[in-house]
Amino acid sequence: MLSYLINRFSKSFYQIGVRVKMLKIEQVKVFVCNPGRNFVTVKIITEQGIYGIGDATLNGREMAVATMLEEHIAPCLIGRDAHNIEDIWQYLYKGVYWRKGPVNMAAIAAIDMALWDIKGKVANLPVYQLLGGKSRHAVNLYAHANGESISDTLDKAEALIKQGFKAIRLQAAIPGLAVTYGVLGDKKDYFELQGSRPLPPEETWSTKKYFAMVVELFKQARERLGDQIDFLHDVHSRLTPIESARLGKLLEPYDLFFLEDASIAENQDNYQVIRQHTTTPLAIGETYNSIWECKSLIQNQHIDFIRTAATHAGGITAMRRIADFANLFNVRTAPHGAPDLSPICFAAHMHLNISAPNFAIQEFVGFDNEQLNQVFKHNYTVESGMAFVSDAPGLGIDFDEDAAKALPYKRSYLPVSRLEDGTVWNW
Ligand code: CS2
Ligand code: MG
Repeated sequence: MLSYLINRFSKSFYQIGVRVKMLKIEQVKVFVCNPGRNFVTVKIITEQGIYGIGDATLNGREMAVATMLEEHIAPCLIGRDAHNIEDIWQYLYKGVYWRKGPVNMAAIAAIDMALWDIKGKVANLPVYQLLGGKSRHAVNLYAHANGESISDTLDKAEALIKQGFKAIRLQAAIPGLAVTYGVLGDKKDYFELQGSRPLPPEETWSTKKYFAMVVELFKQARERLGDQIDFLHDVHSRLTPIESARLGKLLEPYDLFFLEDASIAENQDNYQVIRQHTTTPLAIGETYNSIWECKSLIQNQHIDFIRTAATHAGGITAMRRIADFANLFNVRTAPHGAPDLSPICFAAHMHLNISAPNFAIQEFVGFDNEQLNQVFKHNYTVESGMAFVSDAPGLGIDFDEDAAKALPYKRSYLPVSRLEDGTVWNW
């Protein structure tokens, strides 16, 4: 008798309790547009008309992700409850046999960002409030100074310091090489540089010529700009582990904030070699698609900063797991923020960055491209080298479908790198 009453009471209690109304996914739309360069954007629309947006841009492979979304993922989402972010993430990640990979995870990432956007809108809260609120008042940024020479690079760095930036990535052209990663050449900005390359341009790399320039770059940077600015540098995976170790040692007198992608990311053991030789802080992660690729580097403390991007590592849900795991091992987050990550990814990072206890710094290339801002409507502000997260419900960014449709996809590739003898190398 007693158990019957308990059972009856608990059932009725549940029925009296407040139940969150299902938010049925009605439509998943995918857009590939080219406001200066290609972006892949997802829009999830619920039965109630509430929608969310996500970034699925994979530089040079945009149509692969768009097909993954339209052909393989979208049909499985129709009719599901948009509130169930975690279950949808697990369904899309664990529920398929072929896990991980850049195409798969960019698609999952965009769905995830859009669902967090929806949840914020329904709760009438900015996403960071759903992640635990603010751990800081603003987000530290680092800007890019790229120059045709060392002095040109330092001129650009000086201009950024005048704008209030306190952390600057320095990349300078390498004498003797026609093109250098990160240096604009005759292009006005990254968008023009990356916007339409109908076939992969080929670039030549020389480690010897690079070493002849890079240490001098930071020596002159410290002499000219002093010791209060954080300098960063992206090796872009071009050195062997022992070359990276040598570079890290040579740069120690110049106290870098971090040396990024010192060696290729596939072999995490490379960083054990580098770590043994240098105290220059190491950062990696922009090409990683899941926590599994970050795991050994973090738990062995072979790196100091993890640079995964929400768009490449599986979205907000994945990024907060990586941040929490990294926090156990004194590794801080420094999310990737290249021009091929859309303002939606940047908005997602802003919510993660303002709330993660071990956030360190956000890469910022600026989005002062008019076409881009016609398509992606954001309202975050940047002041004295720091960004201020939007308090609008959701991610705080919108997407103009008509503006996007007026700027159609144009096939474009990342470059291919070769050594001077023609050997294919890491770009
Ligand atoms: C670079 C990127 O910003 C960075 O750290 O590594 O610009 C990278 O070259 C692009 O994201 C490749 O698409
Ligand atoms: Mg990089």
